[in-house]
Amino acid sequence: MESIDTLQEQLLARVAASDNPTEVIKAPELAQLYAQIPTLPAEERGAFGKAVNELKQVIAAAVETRSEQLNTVELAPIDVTAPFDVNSAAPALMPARDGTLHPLTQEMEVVSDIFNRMGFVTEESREIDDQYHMFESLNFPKGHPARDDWDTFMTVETDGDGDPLIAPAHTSTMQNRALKKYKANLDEGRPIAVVVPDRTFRNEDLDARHEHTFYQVEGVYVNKGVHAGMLVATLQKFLEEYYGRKLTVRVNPFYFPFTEPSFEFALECPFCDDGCNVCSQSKWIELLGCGMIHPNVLKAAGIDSNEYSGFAFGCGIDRLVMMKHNIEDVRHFEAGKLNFLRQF
Ligand code: FA5
Repeated sequence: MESIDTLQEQLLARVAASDNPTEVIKAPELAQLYAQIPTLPAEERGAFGKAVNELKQVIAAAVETRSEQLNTVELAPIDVTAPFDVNSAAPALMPARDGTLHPLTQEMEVVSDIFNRMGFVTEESREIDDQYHMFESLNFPKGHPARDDWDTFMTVETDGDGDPLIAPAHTSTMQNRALKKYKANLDEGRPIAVVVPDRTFRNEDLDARHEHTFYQVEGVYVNKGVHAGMLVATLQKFLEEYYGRKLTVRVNPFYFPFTEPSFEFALECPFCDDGCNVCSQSKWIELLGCGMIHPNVLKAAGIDSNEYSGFAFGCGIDRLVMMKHNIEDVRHFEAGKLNFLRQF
């Protein structure tokens, strides 16, 4: 019986130290005790068997207590609405050999750099905005039919006016903010010259040229005596710098409520001679919309349209990059395919 007491102590110590305490129940020492019972003289068997059973119950109870301890994790209360790094340490960055900047991020840096060298400053857009910046400030008053053309994603939540918030369908949502932020330049005799490369969202029918999530670079330039020739020259210069060669561009009249006159720039389709799926058989790929900033847009930012004029443009970065690298389908960018991404 003394050996049973000693074994009990040993097994209890093992249970207390184990991460998998149920293993201890299966200890060979216990099995050996059970095997010993039938070999004992009849008068000893009863007491010995009882002692072994009691040992097993004591160990089973200790195993249960230990298992409960292991399954109970003490957690401090957290704010579940906070960004993840408020509640836990930010995860370590991936080793550089496992990741690179996304091709669109790389190209946005190139685009921004070209415009910075041309005297534009870069600003960031946002991923949720209000109807004032998406429409009113851009000369689409409430009820304007052209509001429906923008295939916007809206939230269930509303802003202070009771209007749904919007995932920006174009970077033009930043025009009013850029004009207001840099208005003081005009008083100092300097132009407003801002670009905003960022993400945009549209509820589109998807195809080789149309994604629901894509990128644009917005540009606004305001000064005294700005005219459409300066707009065309700026864009032609930017595109030739970006592609590093002379280009054939097509400039067509177009309509945007926030520019007057408005134009659309297209580049010759690099994927075909006679029309293909990417250009919808047209041999041209529409790259950007632009025009002279409408007086009402200047007025909404507190700029006197009798004294100042300006141009604005919004260029699709995905399409810009597609034509640089001969990528035949815009949907590759957001598909997360490593085979595609590792080429950049
Ligand atoms: C606009 O978004 C206007 N805000 C552009 C503008 C800015 C005009 C300033 C005047 C003054 P548009 O809807 O045409 O215009 O889009 C501009 C460019 O974004 C297109 O030429 C195209 O290159 C790109 N684009 C538009 N929709 C998609 C899409 N679904 N997927 C990928 N690129 C797109």
